[in-house]
Amino acid sequence: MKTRFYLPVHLIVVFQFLVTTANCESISFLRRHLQQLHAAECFSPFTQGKQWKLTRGGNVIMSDLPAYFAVDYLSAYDEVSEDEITAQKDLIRRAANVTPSPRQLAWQRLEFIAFIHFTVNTFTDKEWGDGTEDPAIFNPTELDARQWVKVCKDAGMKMIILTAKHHDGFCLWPSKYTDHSVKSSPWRNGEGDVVRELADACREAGIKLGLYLSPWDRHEPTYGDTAKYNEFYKNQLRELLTNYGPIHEVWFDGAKGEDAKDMEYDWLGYYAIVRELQPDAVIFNGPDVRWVGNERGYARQTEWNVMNRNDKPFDFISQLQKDLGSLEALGDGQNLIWYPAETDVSIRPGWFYHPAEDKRVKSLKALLDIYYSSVGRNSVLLLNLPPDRRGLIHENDVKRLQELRKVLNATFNENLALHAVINASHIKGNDSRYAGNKVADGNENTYWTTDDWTTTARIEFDLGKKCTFNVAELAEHIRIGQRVEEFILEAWDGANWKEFARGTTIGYKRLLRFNDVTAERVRLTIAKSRLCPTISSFGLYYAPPIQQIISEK
Ligand code: FUL
Repeated sequence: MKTRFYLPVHLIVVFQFLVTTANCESISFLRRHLQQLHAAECFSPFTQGKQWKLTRGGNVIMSDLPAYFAVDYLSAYDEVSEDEITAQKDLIRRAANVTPSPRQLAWQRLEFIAFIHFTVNTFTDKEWGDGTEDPAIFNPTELDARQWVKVCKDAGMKMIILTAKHHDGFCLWPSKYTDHSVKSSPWRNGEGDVVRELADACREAGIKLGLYLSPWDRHEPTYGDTAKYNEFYKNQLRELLTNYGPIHEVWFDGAKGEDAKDMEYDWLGYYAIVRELQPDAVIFNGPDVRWVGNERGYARQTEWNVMNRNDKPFDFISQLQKDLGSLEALGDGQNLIWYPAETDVSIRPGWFYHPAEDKRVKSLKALLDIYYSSVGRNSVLLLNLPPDRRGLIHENDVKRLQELRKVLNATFNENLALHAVINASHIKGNDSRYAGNKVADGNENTYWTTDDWTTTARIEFDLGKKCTFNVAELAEHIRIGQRVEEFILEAWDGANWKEFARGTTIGYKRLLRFNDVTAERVRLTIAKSRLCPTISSFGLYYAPPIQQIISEK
């Protein structure tokens, strides 16, 4: 039976306010429902906080509401069935409790990783080889994988993914299954193995290794014969995943030119081999990690890790979709999965090295924008550094990466909130294990949280003295799910709380940049969350002007 709620909205508002501290679930559902009717602004006591009297235990006085309120709330009458409430509540509960696998969590913590695009294209000046290249052209004069690793490590990158085979089919290791490889090239007299050299250098330096093996192969004669080519491809995959020690990511590229012969890749078979041989490796474009949807280096402002998959083995999320994770996008939520985004972008216009691009290495400002829009938006940044014809990462790219590291170090050097006195409006079960100070204890395994259906809450930081900051860092304890949908940051200016930043999702990490703020007290409001928010870390930082940092010797 349908129970109808014809609640005038002013009642809802009063109710909602009264229950903000009392955790009334149905009212928060009414609010969600009403938000879908574009009445959201009226129902968030925080977004309109300036005009409302919202002291704890106080009352909502109509005259304090914004002038447009009467109009908006009249249009927000609706009926909500109990069934709908139950279904949506069920969806929220399930979505809020989807968690990463240990391999996904380990991958997410890498934050910043490198792509190395290297093949015959480096010597032909192409982006896509056609498979007819003579292996003799592959002859780097000074190849030094230790240089690649050093450059990446110094930049703070934690893994390197190498194109073991790109679309041209040339193999950077001496595969048993083809002669189209380094063994047919003059480099190291046909005795060379780039994958081996990189694997050794990574192991020595304590940095992880990932491999890219293009399914689309424009050289291999069996390509186009589904059964034969899949066998060939799987053999190559087995070689790579058996002979080079631990591999932590396998990158399956979905690209296939329009002229490609018709054939079906056995994605499920490929995934099974990775799981069998390298159980700790995440599979990109497979069950573990999705493409962010562009190659410019930008994750979404609202980047969820929980989504509803379809039944395809590959491409089971439409990766270009703007909204992948809102409750609406989750639909019936019957196949909810944890599916985080990787943001791949090249430091130069092309993926491969081209001498003409030596002066087109991305600017420091562009790289910083990319960093804040990828690592800072709940995504892992996969930055491509193409070795040149010597087999080295070019000086210009190295210099830019050193500058980037310098700026990031100078910025994240001191968390001004680390020793703050912290007060939270709500604490789960009033248990000190979940208290507000857990967000600034330097321990990512502890977190502040509230009771289950307390989905709005606030935490205040007394910094002890006036501090100037222009970057905020937030983290959710994603080990138990991703929940925050909206948050606001305000600073006390001596008389009022003034908003200086706001955002939607947080996830593993959220970074926000804003103009300098100088204040002694700051507060974070979680305005909307799926179940209770869990915040494991909060930081305030000061990023000095770029010029000041890179001119320092
Ligand atoms: C694409 C490829 O076609 C590009 O060459 C490059 O490897 C990029 C990372 O993925 O799909």
